Amino acid sequence: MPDPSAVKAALQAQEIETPSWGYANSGTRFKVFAQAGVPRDPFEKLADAAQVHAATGVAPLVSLHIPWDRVDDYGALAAHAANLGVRIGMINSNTFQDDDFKLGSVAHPDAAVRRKAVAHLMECVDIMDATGSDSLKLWFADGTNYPGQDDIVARQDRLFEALSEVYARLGEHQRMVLEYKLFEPAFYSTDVPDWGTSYAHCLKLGPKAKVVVDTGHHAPGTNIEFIVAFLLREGKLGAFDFNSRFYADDDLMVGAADPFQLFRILHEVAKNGGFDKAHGVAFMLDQCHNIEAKIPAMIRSVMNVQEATAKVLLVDLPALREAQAAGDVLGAHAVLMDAYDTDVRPLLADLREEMGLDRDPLAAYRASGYAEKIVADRVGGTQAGWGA
Ligand code: AOS
Ligand code: ZN
Ligand code: ZN
Repeated sequence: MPDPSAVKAALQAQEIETPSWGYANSGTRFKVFAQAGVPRDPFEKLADAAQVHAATGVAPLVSLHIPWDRVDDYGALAAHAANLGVRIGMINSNTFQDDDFKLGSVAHPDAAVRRKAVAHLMECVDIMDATGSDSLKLWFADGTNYPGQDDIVARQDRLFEALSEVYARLGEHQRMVLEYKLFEPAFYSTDVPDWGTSYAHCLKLGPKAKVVVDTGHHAPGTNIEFIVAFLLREGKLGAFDFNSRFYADDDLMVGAADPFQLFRILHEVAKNGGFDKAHGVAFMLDQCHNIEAKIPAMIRSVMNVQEATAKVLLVDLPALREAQAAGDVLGAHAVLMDAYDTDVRPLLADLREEMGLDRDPLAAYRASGYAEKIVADRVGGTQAGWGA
């Protein structure tokens, strides 16, 4: 069995990134249910993220989204983060909320619109310079709704041209990560619909371009852990957007719908060196909390990732390899299931205590009085929302 102190050390070193927009109001196209105390600006979003880190000890990074988190002084925003004990993580671009992007952004048929999209991506790299962020996160809503609407290959050419331009602008220690999504908002063809398309572009671009796996962006039944294992083998896994899906891109809390899938994915990460800092894989939560309290939902999500990580670190790899080599199908499967069936909550509570934290992060957050304080303090102004 793995050495418990090594397991604890790996868990303590884990860094989970939370999204600034997960602290803001969000909803469906039917209704946004506003919550009291929700942040009114990016500074307050960082303050909420810092609470998640304070309670868990493993969530020190916060993804920003431009323009939702646009401020005058990004240096001041990064300094604010540092004062709160967190750091700016990936800079997420937005080429889907401008009227000009109706027919796409970087793959749009009109060169003027493509220039506007590239200018936005360049602005995001400027913000990386100003905040110290090392990753530009790209997700494109580009695609078509009707057969014949546009030329599929021409759109790939335009996309690659734009990506190349932005790639050339990246600094020595900066990189871009390209997310794929099966469908939505385009329904007939999506320009980056799957890992293969993202991988092909990243391979051509060079070593600073890697693939993002958003767990909610696949067809039902897709073996996501295979994709993860393959990308790690090729050195092309850049980041995760963790969330849960029951149907499509539900963006529910990670580990809620299918904790076993999360375990299987993280098992491939652990087995293939993906937790080593050298691989540079970002473990981000891309979630929206529409009906649940936002900060506790994020704490719970971080704990879900931590629990799954603890379980995969407990997999007896020598025993697994021995069973695999012997062709012992049930024996190999049993090694994995033994780890999955382990209750790791006591181990994690002990670890937290050793880290000077409360054994129960959710109880610690409740006891802190922060939830009541933000409801009392954040009066006036406009609450931030997904898209504002
Ligand atoms: C969209 O479906 C993608 O998951 C994006 O990663 C993300 O949710 C959006 O860009 C908000 O930043
Ligand atoms: Zn995503
Ligand atoms: Zn998504």
